Amino acid sequence: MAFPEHFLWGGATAANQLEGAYLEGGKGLSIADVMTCGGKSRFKVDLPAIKPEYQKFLSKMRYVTFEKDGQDGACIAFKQNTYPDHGTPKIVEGEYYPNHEAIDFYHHYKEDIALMAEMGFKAYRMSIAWSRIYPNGDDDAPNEEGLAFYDRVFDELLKYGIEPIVTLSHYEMPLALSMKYQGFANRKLVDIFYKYCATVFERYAGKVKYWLTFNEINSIIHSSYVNAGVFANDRQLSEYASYHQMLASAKVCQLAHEKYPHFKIGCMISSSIPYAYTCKPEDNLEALKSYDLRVNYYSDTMVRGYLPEYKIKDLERRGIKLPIMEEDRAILEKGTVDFISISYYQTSIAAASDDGLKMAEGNMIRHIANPHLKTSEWGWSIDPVGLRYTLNYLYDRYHKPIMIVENGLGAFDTLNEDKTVHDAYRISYLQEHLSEVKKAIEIDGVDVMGYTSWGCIDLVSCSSGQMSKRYGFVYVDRDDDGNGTLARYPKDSFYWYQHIIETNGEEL
Ligand code: BGP
Repeated sequence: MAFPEHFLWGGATAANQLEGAYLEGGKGLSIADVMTCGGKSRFKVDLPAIKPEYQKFLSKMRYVTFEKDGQDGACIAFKQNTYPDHGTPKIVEGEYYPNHEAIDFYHHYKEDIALMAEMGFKAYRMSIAWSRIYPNGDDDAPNEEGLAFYDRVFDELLKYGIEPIVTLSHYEMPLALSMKYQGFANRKLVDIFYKYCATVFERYAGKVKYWLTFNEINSIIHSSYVNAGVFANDRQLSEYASYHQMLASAKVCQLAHEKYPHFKIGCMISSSIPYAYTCKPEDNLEALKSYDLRVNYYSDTMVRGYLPEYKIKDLERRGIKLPIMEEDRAILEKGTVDFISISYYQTSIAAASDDGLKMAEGNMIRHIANPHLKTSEWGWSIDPVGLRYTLNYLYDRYHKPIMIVENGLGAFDTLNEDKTVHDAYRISYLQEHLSEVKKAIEIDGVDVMGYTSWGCIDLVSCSSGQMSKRYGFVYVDRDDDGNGTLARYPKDSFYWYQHIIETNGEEL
């Protein structure tokens, strides 16, 4: 049998992309309520709900043009733009922002978890919205209503024997922390995050065993706001922020290991491995170096427990001195992770010079296009073999168990009149990727613990801010403008995945 007996089959989501209820249950505003990572995102915020100090802050944000129409109850809409290619940010008056209501998991969680159970999920990767627990981030006491919500969600999962895998910060943090401290650029955030984690660890110690600290921690290179609450476009502050995040992650790991020995803590890396564009030595060196700085720096630090030499040199060349304190070395050393988790959507290409090369779309960044690969409707390259390659690379480098916590196809789906969705394209995408996972386990001996397909139920896309980019096994009747009944309908892929789980991947 290729897949281990207790392989964690399941799906993955993030609070800000599916919960909705953005101002319910005592929740504070989070950075995800005012901005997503994509240049095409749209926002609507109800004026009465916005405190004056937030309004002032928002008007100062670097990539945002901000305007209100002065009417009570009207909406403020603005566009973010961190992509140099997309031109000047624009005000978009009165547009609907899907994240605020998303698919309303907050009120539909029982129905949604029942569908996951019907598919046979062994695990569900989800995130806690930090701003539900500490609405302003640095509040003295946690918000009981927020804590109670996740108690209900975990209880529901455990009722069906589904193991929760919880991301502590998935592209969000209380907005106030970004305003007050410039997010993780400030070392104070290490303790603030630690306190939040200590609260949820204690509360859910009997319910949750698997934790991930920061979603795609390496995405800070191109999205420091979404990833770490740093709104200035400043390389030095971003470097500080990721250093502080890794320190925070290490402190939290240490806490878990000392106080909750049954916990397993993982780092989470966006793993778009670069192939060299040609077999020229220069292109290969570029591939190696770019992977070091974009990805390995983060996993090396969190898995091995110290800052790698190539990064120290890179920072020296940039004239950046990290705010390292004496105790940090021991913190990093003691707080290494138990496993590695990755998102895998595509590979990339590295070349010593990209002059004249064709570019392709990607998640937040653009790449050199790979002429050997097909792309999705959203321009992302499709590379199942690259997943096997990535798993081998990571396992050779670290020899730690690996969990694939994101992989999937974002596509336009059609809901037929009889409420079916024939998503054969999604089935073949997943089938091809899972077959490569199987080979990595069976042929290469990689220790893969689990696979949670991204967006197992349709949710709001992170990069485009739209509902119409769908990943789910379950269709949710909601469009980009907020129309729809929110009814849930299993797609063809739902039954396919159910069978794969039932047979533990034997029939792939
Ligand atoms: C990852 C994020 C997810 C998710 C996914 C798909 O980078 O961790 O939150 O959204 O990408 O991206 P998108 O929604 O932009 O298609």
